[in-house]
Amino acid sequence: MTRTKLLIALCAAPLLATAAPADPGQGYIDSTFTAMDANKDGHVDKTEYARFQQERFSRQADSIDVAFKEMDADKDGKISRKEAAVVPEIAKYFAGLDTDGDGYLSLKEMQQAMVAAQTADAPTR
Ligand SMILES: [Ca+2]
Ligand SMILES: [Ca+2]
Repeated sequence: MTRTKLLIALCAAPLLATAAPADPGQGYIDSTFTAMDANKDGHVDKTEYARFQQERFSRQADSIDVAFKEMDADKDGKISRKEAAVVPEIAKYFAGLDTDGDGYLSLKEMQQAMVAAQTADAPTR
């Protein structure tokens, strides 16, 4: 459970960054850039960026899926505020993550939050 919480915290962290921009550190940017620049020409084109995001997404989608199931204590397929309380990072941003405003987080809403978190750090150049 501790590891799952950490995973969710990691997934949610970029969401916090969009609310209050933080400097993630040049080292992180460089390593991410290098990972994305598949043909090492010093530029990340749209294709490289899309592929990188897709790979990252499919890895994290599994994590979200597992985390969601663990958080969904009563197994009704949605996360209530009470269930979200076990992960402070999720509980804090519950209202923002609940995009359809039904008072519950669906797996889709969790995935959307993850996608939003990942596109938030898209290169602007
Ligand atoms: Ca539930
Ligand atoms: Ca909802």
